[in-house]
Amino acid sequence: MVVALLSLSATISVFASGQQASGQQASGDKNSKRIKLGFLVKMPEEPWFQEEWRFAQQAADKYGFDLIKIGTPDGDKVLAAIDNLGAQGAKGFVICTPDVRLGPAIISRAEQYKMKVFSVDDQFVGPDGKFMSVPYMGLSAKKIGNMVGSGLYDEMKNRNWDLSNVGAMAVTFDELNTVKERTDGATEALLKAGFPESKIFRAPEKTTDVPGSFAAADVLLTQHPEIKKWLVFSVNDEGVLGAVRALENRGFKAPDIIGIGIGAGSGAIEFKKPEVTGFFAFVCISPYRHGFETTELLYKWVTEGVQPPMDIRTDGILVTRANYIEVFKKLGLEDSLK
Ligand code: FCA
Repeated sequence: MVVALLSLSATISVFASGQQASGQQASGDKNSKRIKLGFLVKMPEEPWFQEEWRFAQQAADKYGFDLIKIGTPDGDKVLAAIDNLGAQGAKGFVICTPDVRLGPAIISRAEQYKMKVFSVDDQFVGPDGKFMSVPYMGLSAKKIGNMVGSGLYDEMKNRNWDLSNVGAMAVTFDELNTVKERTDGATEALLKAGFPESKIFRAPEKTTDVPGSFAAADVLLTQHPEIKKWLVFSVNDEGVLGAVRALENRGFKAPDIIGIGIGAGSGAIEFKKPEVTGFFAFVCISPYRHGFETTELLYKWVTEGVQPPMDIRTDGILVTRANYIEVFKKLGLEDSLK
């Protein structure tokens, strides 16, 4: 199972770097009149970032500029991408950085080319450990985490679970503030509802993807054979899916798992499968706002000098198999269901 997941992720990253190359080629020469803007993401294989790119492209189509999409999974790739954008005469870029501590290096490299920078999802951290003053759009992470925690508790009550053999698994990644706030928010809501603190177990993942979560969850499951029913929460849909796969791998069935993710891509893909799994729900967040709106704000900043807001927080809606299609349609996400 682990082998299958790892080889899947290798295939996907080949696909992602192919996409990165075509994004760079599509950009045209330095002297063309069309404005060029970049959109750099840390994990181009993750459906969330694919969706951000898709909506960013809609902004480019609407306003008639070139969008250069580059996958930048590490610091070297980020700096190379900024040089690449600079060489093409791009005026700025939106970025979800692979490491928030790269913030100062990103800003100084962008300044060399007089490019404007808009950060999305993950907020830059300065050398003093404080958030940097760079335009940012991120999630209302604590609130979204609270929704996850309440959703888990409500469904547990719904299923009339006997608390004595229930555990809650938090697949965490505390290095990144926005995702720590999400899992802390879920924990807070569970405790408030009366879930026992001693039954909440943390599984730190090394990477915020399905293989990272699978590995973290597997270690925790080895340590807790006494738990017969699991609540699962994490930083994103991938974190919950990895843990659900690890549970399935050990023979747990859907009725004994309640997993609630956060995202707008991988959860929907799971729901499209006919069989019901332990992935029960997700808080649907908005790749339209994080993709289209960030790019639009950057475009207006570059072309009209309109200073974007420094800190925008976006919301989410809890969806299950029963209503996700309806909510996706309401949010203009129906194309992602195809
Ligand atoms: C972070 C996470 C992503 C996504 C995004 C909104 O970057 O790593 O999975 O949830 O925030």
